[in-house]
Amino acid sequence: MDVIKKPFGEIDGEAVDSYTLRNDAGMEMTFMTFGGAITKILTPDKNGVLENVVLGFDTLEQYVQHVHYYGALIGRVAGRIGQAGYSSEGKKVELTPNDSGNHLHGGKIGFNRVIWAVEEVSVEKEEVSVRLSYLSRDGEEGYPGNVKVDVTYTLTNGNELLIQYEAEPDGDTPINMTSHSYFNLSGAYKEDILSHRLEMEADRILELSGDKVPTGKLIPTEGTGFDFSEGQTIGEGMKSGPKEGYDHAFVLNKKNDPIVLSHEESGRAMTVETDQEAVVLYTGNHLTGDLLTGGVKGREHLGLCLETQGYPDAVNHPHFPSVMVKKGEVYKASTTYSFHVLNEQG
Ligand code: G6D
Repeated sequence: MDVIKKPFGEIDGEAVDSYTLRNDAGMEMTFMTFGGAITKILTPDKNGVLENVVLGFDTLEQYVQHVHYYGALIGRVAGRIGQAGYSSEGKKVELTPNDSGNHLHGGKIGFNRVIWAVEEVSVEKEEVSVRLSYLSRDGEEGYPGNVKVDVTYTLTNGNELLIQYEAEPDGDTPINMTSHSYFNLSGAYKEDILSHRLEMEADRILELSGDKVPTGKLIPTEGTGFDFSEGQTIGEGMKSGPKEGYDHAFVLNKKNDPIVLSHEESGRAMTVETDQEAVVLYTGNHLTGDLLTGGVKGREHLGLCLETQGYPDAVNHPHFPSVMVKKGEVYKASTTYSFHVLNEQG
């Protein structure tokens, strides 16, 4: 078990570092302090071959230039907030419009575009962890109140990656964070994710307007291309579901129900468990040809995201579970990504 720190460049004179967490089985997770972004996850396939299973770049400059949110921490609020604003106690709060007049993923300089500080590195017998922090100031991207944010990445000897979020505002503000890795279990991006199989118990999705903002309506998934209850491949689902790919918030039937993504050819599987109400499945429908790690050109559907979170646009739909965090309250969220090989656990 160890944690290796390396310089990864600088932005406007401020150093950006990378940290690699490695367990005794050889699994590795690397993140950088710019956006707290996960840049690499090495996991074994059915033959024990360690390969990278997330989309990322080789250089900091590419991350600064291309905003696909590869591996980034997202906040204050993940997803879209319609019309870039909401009302709170009779007052209109205006946020930065950065997506067709709406507010997406925390705005122009969201948590994905700031440099996080590393507060603590811990190496134990069965796990290693790194705690990051960021102070989001009052008025940042239009959000009220100062918020001290902590995110802890933990890698265990059981090949589990835990992401724990904690945030404490000094004024009422919405907080709804996520992590935006694009997974591709084939390893080193050998193929796209259309043959990846997904199993997820989510009987409803949020209906979206034309610009992908939730309308407030929930739609049943049973028997549709959005029904992953029995497991289906992404490609199969797209045939009777969204032809261009998924970019939808699935409402989990139960928090912490396992969501299983698998790739038969490599034998890799990943189980996601979250204490959040929803998961946005985004299948990389707009990826462009940037050169990724290993010199592979990006392309649509080369990776998929499982962005665990509260309901998107909850600030504008009172019947959605609230994402407002009041002064003195503490926002907490936790998601575990467990990696294993299919014949071990099926
Ligand atoms: C697009 O609509 C999608 C988002 O869900 C995704 O997070 C982003 O691209 C990277 O805006």
